[in-house]
Amino acid sequence: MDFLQETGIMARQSGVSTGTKWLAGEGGDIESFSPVDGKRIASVTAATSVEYEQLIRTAEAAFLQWRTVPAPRRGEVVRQIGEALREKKQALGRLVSYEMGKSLQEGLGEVQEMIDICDFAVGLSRQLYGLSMHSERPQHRMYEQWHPLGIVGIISAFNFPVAVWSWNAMLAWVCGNVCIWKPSEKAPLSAVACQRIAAEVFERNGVPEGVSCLLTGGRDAGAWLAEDKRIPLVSATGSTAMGQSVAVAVAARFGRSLLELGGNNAVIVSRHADLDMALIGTVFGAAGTAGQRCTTTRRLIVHKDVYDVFRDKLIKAYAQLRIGNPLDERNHVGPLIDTRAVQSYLRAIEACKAQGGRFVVEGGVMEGAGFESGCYVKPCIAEVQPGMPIVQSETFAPILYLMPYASPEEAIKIQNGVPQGLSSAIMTLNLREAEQFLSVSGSDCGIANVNIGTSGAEIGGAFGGEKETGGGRESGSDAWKAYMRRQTNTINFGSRLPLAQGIQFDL
Ligand code: UN1
Repeated sequence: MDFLQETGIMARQSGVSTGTKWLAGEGGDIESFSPVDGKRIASVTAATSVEYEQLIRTAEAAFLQWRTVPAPRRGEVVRQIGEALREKKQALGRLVSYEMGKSLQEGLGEVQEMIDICDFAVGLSRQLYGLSMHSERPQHRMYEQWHPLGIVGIISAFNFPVAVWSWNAMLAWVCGNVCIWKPSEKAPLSAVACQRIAAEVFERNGVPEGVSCLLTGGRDAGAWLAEDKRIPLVSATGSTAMGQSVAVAVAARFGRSLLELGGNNAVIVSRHADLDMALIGTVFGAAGTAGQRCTTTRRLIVHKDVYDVFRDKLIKAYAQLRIGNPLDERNHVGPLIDTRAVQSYLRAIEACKAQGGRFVVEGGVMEGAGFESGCYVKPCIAEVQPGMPIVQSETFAPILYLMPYASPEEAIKIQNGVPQGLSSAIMTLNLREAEQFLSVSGSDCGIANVNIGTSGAEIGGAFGGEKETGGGRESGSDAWKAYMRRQTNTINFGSRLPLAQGIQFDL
């Protein structure tokens, strides 16, 4: 386990940090177990409310300095973080894979997403553009500019323990903010490793302590961020229930929240689809990462003319899936994050059966050598009705719901007929169908793809979704605007003071 040493992971360490300084973390220990083999990897200390105050004070002081550093200079520091991540890619990817349970390729892919967002943020640091407008008054100039917000709180989930933090932190930093990161309790070591990498670069560049803070803790730590008036933006990724409590607390104090919550993503397989392509997209989308992506394909809506053929192809493909240690590159499907996740997988299967679902690929928990952690489950497929309560909710596990449709309108109705709205896709070679799916009367999701599955979005686009997914957008495009405040400036360079809207006010 060289990767533990290489990423600086010790048997017991602090999880509370202002940068290069690590506080004691007197809020108790959080144990990190690997779902790969069930072994305890290390323990990380959590913050007390007193230590939290220390983070806030250090971050507030750091902001006063960091905000005055020119944005392209901030970009240069982020560029160096990208370089440091390139150097540590193998070790960090392995750690992510071991701590979270995703395949090694996907662990490395996650670190690649971090590197990519660093590159993106470097370019962005010279492109934080505002518009200029024509004033209605003579000898007046009008424009807008973007200023940083201050402290950005980042709450991240176990399934992408490092990439989602980097989408937020890299953009927030080039925009001039400072960050306090509360990682998932289920993957604190990956966060500790990232904090070390970032802090070392900041220190080398003379950036003050507090620009990058790590706040390990449980729900209470998340609530501190959500309720704290000193934190103008809280970006939270995770369950809908978590997002709802964060959103309510942040709104109550007029803060802003950026939410990336549950998905219940569907692929429509048209009778005009290239079924081989559809197969790869859907099997990776549904079974990859053991069904633990926000973008995982959970529903498959298949045209009745190709339904039987495609179902049989799926059944054959599922029989080929190799379940096992994700660090072994021959395996396709690793474990769920913990045994609680296994319980909710089993409950969902039971509920599906009770509600009338019929399994064409049976689920179950893997047993025997190599599966001692108790976290390995079989990806499964059930034929269902779209309105069944279980089909309407997100279970973070590899359960795929299969349903037929007759017309494109019906397919879109089924696709949109769930409370969540993150990712969606259509597999078709028919131009009309594809465009209908992307049109105003098509998919209601934040992401809508053609001939690509629902997962594996690139960092260059804005990532997020509608309805219960929370409405936030992270990563590419102009998602950076969420991390800044807009100021409209009107300047009068004349010798008279005409009022807008033609109002006369003579004294
Ligand atoms: C998530 O599951 O929270 O689009 C993020 C994807 C990845 C990111 C998923 N690039 O599947």
